[in-house]
Amino acid sequence: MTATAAIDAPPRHVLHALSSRRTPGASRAAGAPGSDALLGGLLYGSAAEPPIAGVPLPLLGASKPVQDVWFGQGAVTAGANAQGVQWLHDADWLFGSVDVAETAGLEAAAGHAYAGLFDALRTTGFPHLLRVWNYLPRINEEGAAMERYKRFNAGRQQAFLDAGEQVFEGSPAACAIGTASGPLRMRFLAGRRAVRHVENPRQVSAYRYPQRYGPRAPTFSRAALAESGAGRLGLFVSGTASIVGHESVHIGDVRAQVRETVANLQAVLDTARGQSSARWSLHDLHAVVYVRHARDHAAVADELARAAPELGCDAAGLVFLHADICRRELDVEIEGHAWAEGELV
Ligand code: 3EB
Repeated sequence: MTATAAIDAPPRHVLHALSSRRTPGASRAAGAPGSDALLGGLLYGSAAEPPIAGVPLPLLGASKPVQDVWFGQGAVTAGANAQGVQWLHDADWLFGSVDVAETAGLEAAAGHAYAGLFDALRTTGFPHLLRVWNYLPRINEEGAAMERYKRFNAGRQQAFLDAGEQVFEGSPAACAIGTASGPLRMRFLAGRRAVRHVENPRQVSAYRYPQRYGPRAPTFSRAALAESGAGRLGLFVSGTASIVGHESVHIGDVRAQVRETVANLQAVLDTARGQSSARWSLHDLHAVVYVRHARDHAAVADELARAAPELGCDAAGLVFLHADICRRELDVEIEGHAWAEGELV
């Protein structure tokens, strides 16, 4: 790893999996406290070097490059399989990535990528998939007889079934974000400990969406909670948008979509409160905001500052990215993760 991808020393709680959001560029002093083992991460707005993965989306406005980095503890083992999946793991957590070129369509690429992912989890012994970041080229374009996102959902759900995985309750937290071009890119975090899945009472579970959203439902939960070790919990909130029940609401009104999205984030955090002793709040969330139209950035930022001023209070702040999201009529989506002292209940 080079200095470009290196980061400041993380906070001094030594955890099995520690998220640290940092502005990239600062090198990490050798021997500094925080020689925790780097497992991987996502870098927004700048080129990255493995094991940090660059997210190929432009920053909006004055957003600065930011990275979310995952640390383990102790010895780290690197691995790769024949399906092109690469990973690093410590004793408890695995961060992996796989890029698949679309030679036989997006459905097949999704099937291949997820089959490889589950093969990696089986051979390494990390059975619990916590969070998947899915980056799909041209997500809203029409593909073979249906939108490409729907094709992706078909390939994803079938791969879960083929691997004997749950496709309803028990699905990982996730996002599915559109990129301009390139392969299907997936990044994922898995653990040895059981994961607690969180739903949103304001929304139909995505894995129960009716058929009009595609022949196979998306395979994700609204959030996932896991014990990270040392009495701490991690909460991963999936991509969250202006959906109530299963319907997109406030079509054409990006400010109202921001307010509805914040209400959904709050509902997910409230639900997670009922499943753990931690008092999750928007303040804790390291968030990423995806905006479909660059011209909406200022309105989204302004509306978020009103509706959720406590979001993005950490040093590195919020990151706004220009991206397509999975329903054409939706203009904004927000996701994030948080850490807190506590335990599952
Ligand atoms: C939604 O709620 C918005 O297909 O993995 C959000 C998070 C969305 C994850 C996925 C899709 C996904 O349906 C879209």
